[in-house]
Amino acid sequence: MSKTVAEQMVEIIAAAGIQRVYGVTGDSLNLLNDAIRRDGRIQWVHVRHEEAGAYAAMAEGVLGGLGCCAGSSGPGHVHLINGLYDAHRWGAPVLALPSTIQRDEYGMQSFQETDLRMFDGCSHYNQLAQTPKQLPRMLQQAMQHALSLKGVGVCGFGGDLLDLPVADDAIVSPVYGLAPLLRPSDAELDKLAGLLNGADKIMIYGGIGCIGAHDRVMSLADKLKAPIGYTLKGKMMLEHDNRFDVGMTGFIGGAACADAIHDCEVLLMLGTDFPWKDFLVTKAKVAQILNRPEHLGRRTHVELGLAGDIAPTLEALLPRIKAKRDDSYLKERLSARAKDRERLQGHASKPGKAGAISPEYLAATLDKYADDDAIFTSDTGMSTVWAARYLRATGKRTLMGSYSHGSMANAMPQAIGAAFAGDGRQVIACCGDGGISMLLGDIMTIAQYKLPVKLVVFNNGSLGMVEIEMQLAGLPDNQTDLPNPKFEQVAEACGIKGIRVEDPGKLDAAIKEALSHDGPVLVDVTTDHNAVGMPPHTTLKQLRAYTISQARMLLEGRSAEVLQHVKENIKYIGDL
Ligand SMILES: Cc1ncc(C[n+]2csc(CCOP(=O)(O)OP(=O)(O)O)c2C)c(N)n1
Repeated sequence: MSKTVAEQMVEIIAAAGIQRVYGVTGDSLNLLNDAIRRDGRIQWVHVRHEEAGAYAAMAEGVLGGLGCCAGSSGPGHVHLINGLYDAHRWGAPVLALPSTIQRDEYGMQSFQETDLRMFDGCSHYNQLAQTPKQLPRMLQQAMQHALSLKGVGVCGFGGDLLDLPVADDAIVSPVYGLAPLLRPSDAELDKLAGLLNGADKIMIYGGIGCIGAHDRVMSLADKLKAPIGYTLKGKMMLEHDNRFDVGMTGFIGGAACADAIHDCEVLLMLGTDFPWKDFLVTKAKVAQILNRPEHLGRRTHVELGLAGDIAPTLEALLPRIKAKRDDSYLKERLSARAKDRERLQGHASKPGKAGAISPEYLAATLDKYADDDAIFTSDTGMSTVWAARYLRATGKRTLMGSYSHGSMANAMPQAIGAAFAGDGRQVIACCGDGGISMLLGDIMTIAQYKLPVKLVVFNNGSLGMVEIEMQLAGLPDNQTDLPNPKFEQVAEACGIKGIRVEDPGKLDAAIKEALSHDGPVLVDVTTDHNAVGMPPHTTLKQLRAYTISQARMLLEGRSAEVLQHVKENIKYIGDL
C-alpha cells in the first residue's frame, strides 16, 4: 500500500529536524498524531491549551531550533494564535500546522469552519494545502520561510487529506534553512567609518542582532571609547564581560543608557529595532545596521542606514576605524552606570516584610543561585521588570519573554519548550500571579512529562503593572485584584513539589532548595504589592506630566517607602 499524506508529512518534518509537535489532538489532527506515533522519530507533546503549545514551540525556536505546534479544526488552531504572534515578532522559527474541516465543507459556515487568513498577521508564509500534490511543497516552503526569514511558517491542511495516498508526482525537496550573511558594501562602510572617526561622543546601542558578535562589539567600543547600551533582547548577548556597559534604557533601564542615547553625537544602533521610540529621541546623528533593511528608520530618524549582520559588518568595519584616545565621555557614562547599579542594589538588599517580600530581592536571589547557563523566562508584567534588572548575563544564559508582543502568560509555557529543547540546562520561569493563572492548566504538562522546570511565582495578589498604569493615568485602579489559590497547593495537587514563602528570612533557603530539587517545583512567593517599576505602556510625555504631588495623591494610603520609590522613578523620568 502506498504511503499516506500523513506519513509523508511526518517524514518531511522529521527530516527537517523537528523533534516535537506540541498540540492537542482531535478530529482533523488524529491521523497526523497516529502517523507520528507509528513513525517514532518525533514526540507528540500533549499540552492542555494550544497557546501553551505555540509558546513551547517558540522557546525551541529562540533556542536555535525549529519549533512546531499543531491545532485542530477551528478552535484548536484559533488557540494557537497568540503564541504564534509572539514567536513571529521575536523572530523565532516555528512551523504551525493548523488542520481544518473537510475541504468540500468550506464556504457553508460549517461546524468549526474558520478562515486561515487569521494567520496572515503572524507568519511569513501561510497557505492551505488542498491536494496531496500541493502539501509537500507547501510544507517545505513554510519551514524554509520560518528558518530563513526567522518567524512563523503556516501550512494548513484539510484533515481529510491525511489518509489519502501521496501524489507520486509531487515535488519533494529537503528543507534549506539558509539565512545568508549580509554585509554592507565597502563604500557604505567607508561612509560609516567617516562618521564615526569624525565624532567624539559615540554611543553604541545593541539589540538581539548582536548575537555572536560580542567580541567585535567590544573591540569597536574599545576603539571608539564608546559606552554600550542594549535592549532587553540584546542583554544576554552584550552585558557580560563588558567594560563599556551602561545598561538598558526605557522603563526597565536606567539613566546611564538613557542619557547617553540622548546626549551623544553619534548613536550607532547595532541589530536593534527597539520599538519604544520615545526613548530614542536624540539630537545625535543616528547610524543603524539591521539585517532587515526594510525596517531601517522606523523608530527614529536615521542618517545612515546599512543592511548587514552585525558580526561580519563589524569585522569589515573595524580596520577602517581609528582608535580614539579621549575616553572622558565613556568614563562619565560609566560613573552614571555605577550610580544606577547602586540604586538597583539598594532595592535588592532590602528583603521586605512578612507576606510582602521585595520582588527585587527575590529576583536578585534567583540570579545569585541560578546556574551560569540557566534559561530564564519572564512573564509580561512586573516579573519582566525584575528579570531585566536583576538577572545577569554570563555569556551562557538565555532570557526569553514576550518582549516584542507583550502578552501575559508566556513564561510557564515557554519554560516547557525550554525544558524539552534546552539540553538539560536549568530552566527557571519568573511568573506573575496573573500570568500563571491564565494558562494554569499547562502546569499539568510539566507534571505529565516530569520536566524539571522551576516555576517561581511573583505573587503580589494583583495585576500589578496595570494597577500602577491606571494610577499613573489618574484612574482609580479597578478590577486589578487577584484573589489567588495557594499556587503551591495547586502544584502539589498536580504532582509538582510546592513551596510557599511568606517570610523573607526563609527565601534564600527556599530558592536553594527549589533549584537543587531533582524535578519540577513551584515556589509561590508573596511579594510586595507596592513595589513600583514604571509601566511600559505609559509614554514619556504622559509621565512627564505627572508631578510628585499628583503621584502622592494617587498613591494615597501607601507606605512611605512606596512614595519614595515612585518619587525616585518619576524624578529619573523627569530628568531625561
Ligand atoms: C494576554 C494579555 N492580557 C492583558 C494584558 C495587559 N497586561 C499587561 S501586564 C498585566 C498584568 C500582569 O499581571 P501579573 O501577571 O500578576 O504580573 P504583575 O504585573 O502583577 O507582576 C496586564 C493585565 C496583556 N499584556 N496580555
